[in-house]
Amino acid sequence: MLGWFKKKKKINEDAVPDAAEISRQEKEAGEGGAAEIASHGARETRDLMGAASEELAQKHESRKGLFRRLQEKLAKTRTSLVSRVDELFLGRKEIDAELLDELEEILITADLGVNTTLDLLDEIRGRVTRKELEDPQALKLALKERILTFFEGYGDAEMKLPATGPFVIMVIGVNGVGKTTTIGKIANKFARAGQRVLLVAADTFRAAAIDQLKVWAERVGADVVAKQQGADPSSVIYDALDYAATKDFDVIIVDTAGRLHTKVNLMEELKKIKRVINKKIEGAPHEIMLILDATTGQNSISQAKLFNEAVGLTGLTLTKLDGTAKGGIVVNISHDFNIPIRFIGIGEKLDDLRDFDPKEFIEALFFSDSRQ
Ligand SMILES: Nc1nc2c(ncn2[C@@H]2O[C@H](COP(=O)(O)OP(=O)(O)OP(=O)(O)O)[C@@H](O)[C@H]2O)c(=O)[nH]1
Ligand SMILES: [Mg+2]
Repeated sequence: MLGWFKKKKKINEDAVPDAAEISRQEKEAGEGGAAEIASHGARETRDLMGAASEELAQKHESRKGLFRRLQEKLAKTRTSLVSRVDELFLGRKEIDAELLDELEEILITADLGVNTTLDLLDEIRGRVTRKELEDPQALKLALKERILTFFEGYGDAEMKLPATGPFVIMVIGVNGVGKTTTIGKIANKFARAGQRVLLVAADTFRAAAIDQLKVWAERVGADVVAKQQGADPSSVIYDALDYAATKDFDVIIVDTAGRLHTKVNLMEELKKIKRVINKKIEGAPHEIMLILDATTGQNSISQAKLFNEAVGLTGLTLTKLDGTAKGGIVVNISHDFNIPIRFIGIGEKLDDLRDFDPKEFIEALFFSDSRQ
């Protein structure tokens, strides 16, 4: 989904050509020259096709593995949402008012929120009245399709590296939601794609926060700029961006202190941080990412609202989806806000951060068995 990791420097370019390249080679071999060359070309092409299809099969296998892992990690939400929906539908042949009322309750308790649930149920009730949905299985499919419409338009909203200069990400959120951990995981993705990454310790509130970021930087092979505890976050950013100007960083990620979205002075400080970044690098920060802890459920909605009003969000990451039955919040957020979800956190490990793919996510929630 997010092709931006490899945009600047291409490393590990595929040795195996894609299908279009293979068919071009085949065509060339078939059209031209001596028979020997053609047969050599054909043999080579066969070898290449063998390798390509093997790689495709491997990719398919690993996609299946990743999907299963996502399903496992979402087990709590799956139990609270999908298993209850399946139970509700079990043995029912038709859709009646009682079934729809029970469905409404399940969706609300799985943290889809009242407005989102009413929106979904209005649509479903209308279609039942028009006799477009006759059995519970069709209803389940309609529910899934309707939910997917909340994510429409995401394709245009991918993060893109600027043509010149570093891509600057400012990471914000309330205390303990997983900002620093997510920064480490994102930095790892960039670093593995061959990008030079700088982390900026603008959370100067606690000494431990600075150390935590340093540990992540070391782990993923990123550079880090930090000052002592209590330093003005803006001054750390000044220093970091001065330093960055002398180096060729592709990505700069700014960690900020956790803050309550309701504290006006702390939100003002965030505006200042944004201004400072913008003064030093035109067009930056390119991404203002709010981290939301999925286990907090409905409170995420007011966090998104207030942080968005203060600094204008360009992306969201929902963490801790592995430990909660409240995964329905993802649906609620996309219904209420037109801010793309970039990543989801499904654990504490380095590779427990997934690019968010709405279709994959909804399927992992709604399918009872692993996809074939
Ligand atoms: N299970 C799980 N734990 C996570 C995930 N993301 C972060 N955590 C854990 O959440 C805790 C808090 O993470 P931090 O990254 O320190 O959170 P923070 O937002 O930087 O916290 P402050 O800087 O204190 O505001 C840590 O124990 C992380 O390991 C996730 O996706 N799943
Ligand atoms: Mg932190």
